[in-house]
Amino acid sequence: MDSHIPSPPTRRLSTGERENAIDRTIPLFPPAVEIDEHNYFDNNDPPEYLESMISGVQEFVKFHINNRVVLVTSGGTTVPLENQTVRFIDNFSAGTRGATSAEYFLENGYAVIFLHRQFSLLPYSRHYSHSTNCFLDFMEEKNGKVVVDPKYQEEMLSVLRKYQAAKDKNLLLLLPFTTINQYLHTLRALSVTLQPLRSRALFYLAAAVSDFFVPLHRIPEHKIQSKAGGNKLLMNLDPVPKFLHRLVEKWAPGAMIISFKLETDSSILLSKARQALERYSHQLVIGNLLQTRKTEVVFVEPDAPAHWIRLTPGQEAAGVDIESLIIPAIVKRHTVWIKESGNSA
Ligand code: 9Z3
Repeated sequence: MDSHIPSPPTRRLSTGERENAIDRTIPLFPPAVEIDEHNYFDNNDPPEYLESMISGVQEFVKFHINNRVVLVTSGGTTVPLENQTVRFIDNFSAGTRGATSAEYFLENGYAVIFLHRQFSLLPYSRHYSHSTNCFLDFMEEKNGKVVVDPKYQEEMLSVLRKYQAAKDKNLLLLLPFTTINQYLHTLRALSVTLQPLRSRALFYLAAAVSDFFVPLHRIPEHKIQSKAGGNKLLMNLDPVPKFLHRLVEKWAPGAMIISFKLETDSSILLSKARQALERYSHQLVIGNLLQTRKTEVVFVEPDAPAHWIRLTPGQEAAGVDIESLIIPAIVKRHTVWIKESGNSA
């Protein structure tokens, strides 16, 4: 045999059928009950900053005790693979839905607690941030000074005024998270802190929350080495407990609760949204598809047929935000909720 002919490389990649990648026959993971809550929160430590964050929230709630307050969650949670984290699992969400919705809630007279993935889009600054709206593209140099390009003046002034009004009136509280664990601890502590608002509290859960995570006791301290897994790195993830039912029943009784359901397959969107509503017994599920989430959503609520909200082609061309239609529809429902609960505001 010619010694110059290299031997075939060792095969390192698996092959297989894509259709078999996910087993859709596996039954649903049941909603979390009390013991699951203890298990999770006793074994996954709270973030160090939580106490001081919550005391800020208590102040905010005191200030707005007679107002409507919405908790908007926004952006994706991460799943760290190492304690000193180099690598983590993430998802696509940039926080557009959450940041845009927060602006329309403010316009509708709500105080907003914005629980968001750190560095994702924020209300108002979203118009001038990240790579698609880089703030430098709105500036020019004039006589050695930086000024806003005249063609953006009017729009920027309007955004700036709204932003400053929200700040001056203490209407917007920004709270960041990064990991799924930080998100869950913060969500629970926040929910309890909002209880004095009773039905005036509204939960608008738009964050894209991880379905699987690595529990604290299985996270290695240091960076996983490339040789660690031999030919493969196998990850062992636990399902994230489904806490929505706990939130509805125990953490925030009396509040109106809205969750989002995201799918990519249009044929299952409605049934999955309805299933979520029945499993968690809350007031509204907003279904959306990854591909069309900016132009259509569907409201699924108890005792009512599914209700689609869609931008017309004209609205789409004019750049209308679908949230400008979603939020007033929610405000109407929240008004009824408050009335039926016997509270005011
Ligand atoms: C949503 O469905 C949001 O509308 C989006 C917004 C994440 C699609 P963008 O940030 O996207 O504007 O680009 N959020 C909820 C997603 C989610 O994880 N829902 C869970 C599920 O579908 C229930 S909590 O099972």
